[in-house]
Amino acid sequence: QNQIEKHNDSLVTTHQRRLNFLKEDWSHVDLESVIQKLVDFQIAIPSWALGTGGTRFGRFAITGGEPRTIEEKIEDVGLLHALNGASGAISLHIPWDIPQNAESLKSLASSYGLKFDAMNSNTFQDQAGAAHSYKFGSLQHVNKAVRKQAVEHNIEVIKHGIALGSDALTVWLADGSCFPGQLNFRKAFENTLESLQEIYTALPDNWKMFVEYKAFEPNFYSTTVGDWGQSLLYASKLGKKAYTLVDLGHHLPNANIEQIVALLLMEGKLGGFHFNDSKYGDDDLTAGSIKPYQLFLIFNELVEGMDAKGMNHAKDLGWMIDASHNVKDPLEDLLQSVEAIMIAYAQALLVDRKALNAAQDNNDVAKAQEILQNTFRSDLRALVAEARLRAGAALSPIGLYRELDIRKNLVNGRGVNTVATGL
Ligand code: PSV
Ligand code: MN
Ligand code: MN
Repeated sequence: QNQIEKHNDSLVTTHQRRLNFLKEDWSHVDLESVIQKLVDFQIAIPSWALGTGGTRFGRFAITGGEPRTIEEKIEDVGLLHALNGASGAISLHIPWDIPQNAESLKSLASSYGLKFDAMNSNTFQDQAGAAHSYKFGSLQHVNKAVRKQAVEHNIEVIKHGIALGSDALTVWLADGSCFPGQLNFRKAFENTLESLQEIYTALPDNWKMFVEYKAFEPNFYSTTVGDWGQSLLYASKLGKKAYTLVDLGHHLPNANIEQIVALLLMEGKLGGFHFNDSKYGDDDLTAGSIKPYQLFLIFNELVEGMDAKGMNHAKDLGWMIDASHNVKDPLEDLLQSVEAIMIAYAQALLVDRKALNAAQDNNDVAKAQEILQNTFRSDLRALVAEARLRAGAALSPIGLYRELDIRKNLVNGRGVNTVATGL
């Protein structure tokens, strides 16, 4: 905390100048309420993004000091949260993470101000000692015994989550097929639905189930939860605790994700997000690094739709990052993702809704574009920084991370040849 204060003291004069400029520029708007919304907004960090990522071609552990245990993963997220005040939750992936002692993990997490976000199951990899292989799918499998094994795994993940105080299960399936004729689509869907129903039955009343879709990979001909239509079908048939989860990287190129988001929200079936960015496929790049305008347009629909339904921005949807890196320090990468998400959210909060509605009603296309791009092209970084300052975090999270040489300290403490479990 001392180091954060010292760091902030050195930057506060410049920060105040930028903030005052914004206050003058946006004097017609209640900026205080915007800043408060930014303070309240928290984005969960996935446990598997804390180590250096890789591709199927290789993994280059450039950094070292990677977290070797769940405890160290919680410490890393605690560090991010101390720096940016906006990463107050961790999302675990079972069995990459195996929570041994839930009570001690809970108290460690809460000592850093962290909660346990959605739990993730894994039926896309075979586990040592498992009776059945997922080579030909898990919840969709033609063999009931394989489906049963996958259902039981998901139920175990729910149990871990209950012990940790989580309240959501994210199910992402690699199920699908690689060649035409391999799969009976209808039977694959029905098997998957039946399996999901069995998992759904084990879900506590206050829990949500997020059904994540993905267009392709690792299967390259069909995916059994391949798009938002299929996910919505499952979620609708399952019941009111089931929702669609949108991972930004899981669409076919050029998909209009903001429109998908608007309609899912309208139907009350949008559960949450996995934020990342991509140019080609499920690239898992830093949020906002390739298509910041798309990120803003998504938040624009979210703010509009959530306000229309009287939803709480911070609480009513699941906000999570799902990115992982081969060439960057993963902690710096996560700080950049959170920053990009906060900026997009701030921009969306400042869109002049009344003027936009009027432009839409008048078919004033040019005006509508001017309104959106006016906030998108405004530099709102000082607002996000002010939210951090008020949360007791650092004015420049990455700046402080580098000033304190945190990675070097982690390497000193944990060693160079550390490998975090995950992808
Ligand atoms: C799959 O591509 C995915 O995005 C799912 O969210 C998984 O849970 C995550 O990656 C990690 O495998
Ligand atoms: Mn994902
Ligand atoms: Mn993915």
